[in-house]
Amino acid sequence: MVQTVHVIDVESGNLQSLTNALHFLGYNVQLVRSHTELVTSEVERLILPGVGNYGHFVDNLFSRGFETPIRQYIASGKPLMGICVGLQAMFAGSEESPASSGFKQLDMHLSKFNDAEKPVPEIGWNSVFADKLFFGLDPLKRYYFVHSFAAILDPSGKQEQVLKSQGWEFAKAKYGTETFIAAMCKDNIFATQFHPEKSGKAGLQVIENFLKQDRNIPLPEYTQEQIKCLQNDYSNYGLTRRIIACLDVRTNDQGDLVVTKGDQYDVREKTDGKDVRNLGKPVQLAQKYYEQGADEVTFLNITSFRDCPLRDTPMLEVLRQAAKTVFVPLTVGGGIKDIVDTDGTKVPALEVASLYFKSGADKVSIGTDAVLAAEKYYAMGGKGDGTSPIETISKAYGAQAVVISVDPKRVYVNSPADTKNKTFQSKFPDTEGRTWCWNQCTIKGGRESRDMGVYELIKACEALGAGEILLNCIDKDGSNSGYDLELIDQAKSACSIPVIASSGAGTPAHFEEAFTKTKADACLGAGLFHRGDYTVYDVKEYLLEHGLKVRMDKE
Ligand code: 1PR
Repeated sequence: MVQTVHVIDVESGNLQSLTNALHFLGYNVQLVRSHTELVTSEVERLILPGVGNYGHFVDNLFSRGFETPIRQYIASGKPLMGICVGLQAMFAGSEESPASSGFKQLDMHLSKFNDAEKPVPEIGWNSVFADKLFFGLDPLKRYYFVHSFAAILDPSGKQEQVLKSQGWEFAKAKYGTETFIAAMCKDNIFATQFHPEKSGKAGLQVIENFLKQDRNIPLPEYTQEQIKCLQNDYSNYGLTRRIIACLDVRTNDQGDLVVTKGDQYDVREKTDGKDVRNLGKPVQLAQKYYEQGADEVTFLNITSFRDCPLRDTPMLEVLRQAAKTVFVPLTVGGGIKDIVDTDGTKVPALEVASLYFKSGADKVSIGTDAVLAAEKYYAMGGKGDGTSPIETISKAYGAQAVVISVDPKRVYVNSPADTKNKTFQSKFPDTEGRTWCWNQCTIKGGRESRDMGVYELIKACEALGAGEILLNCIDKDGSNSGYDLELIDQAKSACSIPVIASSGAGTPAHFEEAFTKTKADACLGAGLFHRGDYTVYDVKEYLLEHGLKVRMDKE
């Protein structure tokens, strides 16, 4: 029986999660960092994972001398699995990096999704389909995709026929109107565009089937009712409605790291002692929400401005522990910026982010520094200089790894001429009867307001390379009164990257409202889950009852 899995590590993305998934399944992991370590006779199962930029990945792989040993390994007939850009590397090339070439196992190029009809990157849970599926892929399960480029199949079907005649089998997925290769296999090669190590139980099952080489697994027997519930209706470009549980983390006055929750960002109790509200331990809560079916978990270090030696940052350990058992995407925010460590060493934001990625994070979220970067972007006439954390992290890890956390407050004005920022007319006038308003960005967790609107911030951050927006709202935070739908509309009108609605969820109906009345790509909740008012599963059941597709796995 195979006990050790070799994983190629060219420092691309979150290998920790894959390693954790393999450990969870009971395998040893041997990371292969140099081509000399890839000795075919000693390897039984090889995994080629990759995230980020296609050219960065394949060029790195080839310049490190991996091309020949990987080809030799493939020729040996032993099983190889590619993941995400690891799948893409099997193709001839990609529109993302026209000067770079892959392994050319398939004579086809990858191209970018059409962002005129849908948010790009595709971030979320999609389903796969084929006449005959392999390695236990299940058309009623959902898998986590995060990518802008894909092997998009031409609608005539000719290309697919040619590749099939060469022995390739495909599982396809549909994003918007575009159909692409979600997984493929031929002889000893198997590859997935989605991240099985981030796809909950369904994904772990696929990895296990590959490792055991269980290729032909019968599908579970579903009842008609289950089929109706679970099958993709493609009403949301093919993606389920994503529900994210958020943990605001800080040290309390007793020195314990706790999950807390504020009202309009004030996290202290209203009672005499004014202690920091303590709602539980971060790792345990993350695990609980994963088991309840959360599609992602976000950790925000809300006192990131405090000094602490970088390597001892408690959030690193939180991530390390959480990533061992939580197999959905993890985002971490707070303090992602160029820093001067307590010993005086300058540490660039890219290095700070790398530490988080190595600890198990899939995305980092940038708050304060995003506003400062956007200010610089406009000061330079609408361009970046390549040095902002958004640019450096996005270049190395891909746009999908960079989330912008926005902390806005609504400001009413007499007329649009009163501000340089984009205004809109609200249905809810202020106490003076004014309807014109804008959403003002703040930094340092709402402590300082800047002359920058949410619309302007998002436009600049998308141009600098951000892949997703986490849209908080200080006015609504902890209010349980529903999301600020007008804010979401304004944010969506500024960009084509996905927007996560946040702040104000108090009931499952608030999630439904955000999904049906705005184009929110995901909804995040905190207080309602921490207080135990509702579980993530409750929210999903409600959405399902109201005709919205969700991923229904309880882990
Ligand atoms: O500025 O890059 O160091 O990042 C700091 C991060 O910490 C930012 O993402 C910022 O949003 C966050 N943050 C700072 N102070 C607070 C605070 O609450 N005092 N939390 C804070 C932001 C908002 C959400 C909350 C939703 C949903 N909290 O995380 O979970 O509002 O709450 P609800 O569902 O209970 O209404 P940087």
